[in-house]
Amino acid sequence: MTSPSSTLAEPRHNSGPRRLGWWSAAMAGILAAATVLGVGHLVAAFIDPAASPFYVLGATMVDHTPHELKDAAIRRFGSHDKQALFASMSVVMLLGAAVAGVLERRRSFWGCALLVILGGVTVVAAMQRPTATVLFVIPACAGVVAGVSALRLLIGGSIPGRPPVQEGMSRRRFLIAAASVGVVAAGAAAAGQWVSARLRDVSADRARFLLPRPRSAAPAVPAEVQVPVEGITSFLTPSDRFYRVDTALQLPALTSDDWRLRIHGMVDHAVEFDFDRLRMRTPVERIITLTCVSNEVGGDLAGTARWLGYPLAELLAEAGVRPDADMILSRSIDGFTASTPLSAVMDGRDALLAVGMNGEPLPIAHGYPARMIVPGLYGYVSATKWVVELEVTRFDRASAYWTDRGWADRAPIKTASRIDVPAAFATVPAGPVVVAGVAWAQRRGLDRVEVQVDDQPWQPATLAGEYSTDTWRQWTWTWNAEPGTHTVRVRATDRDGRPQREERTPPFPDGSTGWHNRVVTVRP
Ligand SMILES: Nc1nc2c(c(=O)[nH]1)N[C@H]1C(S)=C(S)[C@@H](COP(=O)(O)O)O[C@H]1N2
Ligand SMILES: [Mo]
Repeated sequence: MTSPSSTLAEPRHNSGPRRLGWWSAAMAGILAAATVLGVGHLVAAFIDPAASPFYVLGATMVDHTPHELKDAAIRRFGSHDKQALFASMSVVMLLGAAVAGVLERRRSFWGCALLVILGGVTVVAAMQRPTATVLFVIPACAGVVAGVSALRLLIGGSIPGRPPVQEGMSRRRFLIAAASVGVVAAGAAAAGQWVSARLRDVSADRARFLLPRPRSAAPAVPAEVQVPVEGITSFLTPSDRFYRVDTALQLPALTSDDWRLRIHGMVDHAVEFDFDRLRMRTPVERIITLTCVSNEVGGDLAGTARWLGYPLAELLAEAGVRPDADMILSRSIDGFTASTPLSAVMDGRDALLAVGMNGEPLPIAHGYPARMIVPGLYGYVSATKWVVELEVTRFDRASAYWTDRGWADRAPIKTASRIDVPAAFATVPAGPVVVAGVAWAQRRGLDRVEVQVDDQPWQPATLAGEYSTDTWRQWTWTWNAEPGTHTVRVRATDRDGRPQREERTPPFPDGSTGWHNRVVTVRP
């Protein structure tokens, strides 16, 4: 009788049937997990891209990320926060998959059992997705069946359906099998992407989308709003440089033909708009500065664009809003929700169902084919992208995506100001130095912006022209800089007379506060 220890101690022949090494086992586990994901992705392409195990796991992680971590990710990676999340998720999955391979090598079926458990977790997560149907169980299940077969093949050397081969396979056969599994996994994932794109070609739909003409164009942008200072934030933000913040790991693929907006809840009669019905109305065009609550002091999660859209108040009027309602719960095709005070939509400000941005259909990442824009409110309580539903309700009856996670349910944009030039830690020659940036206090407007160098008295900055109280405003100040290292800080005061608070507080739960400053070295 051969004891396992003596078997291990004996040097093994390099070719011919042998037991798999640890590294090969780990690799087999990783390939099996890749098969789960790849095959699941392909099957999901025929059902709903949102049911892909990739997306399900990622989106579940995004939804359960504590806000401290989400803030940290946005602070560190800005609009790339999701790539960072994907990368960390991949590392965790690689480790789990490698463990499955090693387990399977130790004891047949243990690794498969781990794959089945992970697949089960994915199925449960899939069913929790806001847009899930029973069909959402299929991709992960199909993926697990394929993944288990791959693992059995690579580690047991067994062909699925036949009894496992005791001795495993030769190195050569293992490499061929591993390469084949890898090709199948990658091929399935790629085919899934291809099928998804074919079945729902949103880019082509967007390219065909005809922008309606506004009945009232945005007032022309006067030259005075833009000062000729290099490095200052331009008054209008080009769409491709506009910040992007959302929970979507995979952009929703919603064509204008498929899009509907259902208005229901506390209304006289529910109504549903499609683009044919929407196009019977004429939109307006407005320039509005959108701001994210996650913006840190001095941060760049704000942008100004020319939005083309239908006044929300008019669309709501068609449904007839009941007098005791006080909130609009807007819902995106991907399940994101925002709770907007009804008063903000009805008080005459330019609250829009936007379909155009900077003279083009909305970019897909910014909500194509339709999103909300409400001046004066942070995006998370107002700016739902890919919006498909407006539920008229009450704050004491309903809550939304971020408010469920502890963020404030009333979130007007706080007054903010930022130094754009000189750049951080810049070195400038002594003498007159232009200090410039932008400031905003949407709805209220700015009364003044002031600049302070070290402990010297605050000096009034010159404000560029005001386009409207719903947009940011540039400011400049000429500093007679003396050699040395100096701290330059800025603060704005809104027209209610409230200056920005000095105390720095983080974005959670209703927006950051604090003065922005820059350390500048002046050389003689
Ligand atoms: N569907 C959807 N809409 C959304 C979000 C989201 O996560 N999902 N994020 C909101 C937040 S927090 C902000 S700040 C704005 C950002 O809009 P932008 O990406 O076009 O700049 O979108 C809002 N609309
Ligand atoms: Mo945001």
